[in-house]
Amino acid sequence: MHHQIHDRRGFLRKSALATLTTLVGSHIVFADRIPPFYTPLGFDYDPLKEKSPDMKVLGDKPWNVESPIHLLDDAVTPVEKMFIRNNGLIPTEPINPETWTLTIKGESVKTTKTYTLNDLKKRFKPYTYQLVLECGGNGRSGFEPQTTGNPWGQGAVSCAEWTGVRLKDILDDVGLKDDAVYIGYYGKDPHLSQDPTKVAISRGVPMKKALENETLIAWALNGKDIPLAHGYPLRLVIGGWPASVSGKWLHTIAVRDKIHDGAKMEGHSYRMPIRPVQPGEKIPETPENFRIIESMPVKSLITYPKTGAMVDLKKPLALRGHAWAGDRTVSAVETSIDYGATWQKSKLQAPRNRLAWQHWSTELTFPQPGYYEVWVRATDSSGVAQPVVIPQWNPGGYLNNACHRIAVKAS
Ligand SMILES: Nc1nc2c(c(=O)[nH]1)N[C@H]1C(S)=C(S)[C@@H](COP(=O)(O)O)O[C@H]1N2
Ligand SMILES: [Mo]
Repeated sequence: MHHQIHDRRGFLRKSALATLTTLVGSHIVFADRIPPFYTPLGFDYDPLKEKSPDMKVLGDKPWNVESPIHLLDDAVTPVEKMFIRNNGLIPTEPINPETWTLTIKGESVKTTKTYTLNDLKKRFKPYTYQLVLECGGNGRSGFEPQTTGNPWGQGAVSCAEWTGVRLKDILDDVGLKDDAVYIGYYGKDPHLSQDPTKVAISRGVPMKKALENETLIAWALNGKDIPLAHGYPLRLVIGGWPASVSGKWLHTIAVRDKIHDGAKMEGHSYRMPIRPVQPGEKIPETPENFRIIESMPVKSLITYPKTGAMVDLKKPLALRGHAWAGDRTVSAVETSIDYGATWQKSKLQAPRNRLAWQHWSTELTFPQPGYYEVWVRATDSSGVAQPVVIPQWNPGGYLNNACHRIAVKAS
């Protein structure tokens, strides 16, 4: 990969040098002595530099970083509190937004078209949406027996503000054939093995989801360039579905005449068994036994106070958080202080836009001094509520939407 930034004699090309200089933050004095295929140390990217010190690091190869729930208290998640999930390596090749392109290709486009980032900004109308991105495996650590995959607690979720153009406007410009059924994305992140013939992840969604107003090709996150860890300089953003469909470092979208067959679309990846299985049961990983996860289930969090809070019995305790329900909206949020025996209705706001999370708040009084647990439970617009216990076990450890709970001591 690095050969692209050197000419045949091994000298850094001028454009590559300019990018490196920007990234390193100062003039690289002996630039002409940098050996070919050598990445300057100053370019080593540490995604934790733009994260809160309280973030929980699950691993750095690949980078997987989770948000403790109390850090998710903001209405719109700031970058420093956003979880990171990578399947491969964060690109190390200098990224030049001036030359970055998006290619739309595949069996079901009339012609292959390539746009520069500047074309996208100039030729299409920009939109900004708050979108919930939740890892399909969020909550995985709750399953017994444990499954393979990152043992996420409940903090692999964010709702940030994304700006970009609608994928449907681009696809309109390209022209689709009648047989288009699915899209698949391709990003620039190297496979963990660094084998250039292997793809870390390449997932997608059916056309109906791809053509929704809120499906964006985004270049900005919370009003600024997308940070490298979250997909700089261009990303597909699809709210409400497993965040694995929101491809980072996006350079190509294929419009397919069949279900996209990229990396992490196969086996039990981001799929649920079509019939309930016994916890730990091994079932053949054939397409007949599994369905691809689409809209995420209803969920809610108590983001304030932090679990372990000491509260004053004489004053009502103000609590708040967020709730979301994939493609649906949340119609009610309730809390319980008696292990689910009784529930009290919370105040619930409408989402800022479709596929954004909704804020809830309530006040609780505790009858006597002592230890309590506060549980929160959301119900979606179809009347489906969160389970209070861990839901159906599955081989990939997906979709654990059991109620979030915090411990409180009243005195
Ligand atoms: N190119 C690329 N896109 C990707 C991934 C990846 O590894 N590579 N991970 C996906 C998964 S599984 C999740 S949960 C989200 C995480 O997005 P975030 O790191 O910005 O929070 O990105 C998705 N998009
Ligand atoms: Mo994910």
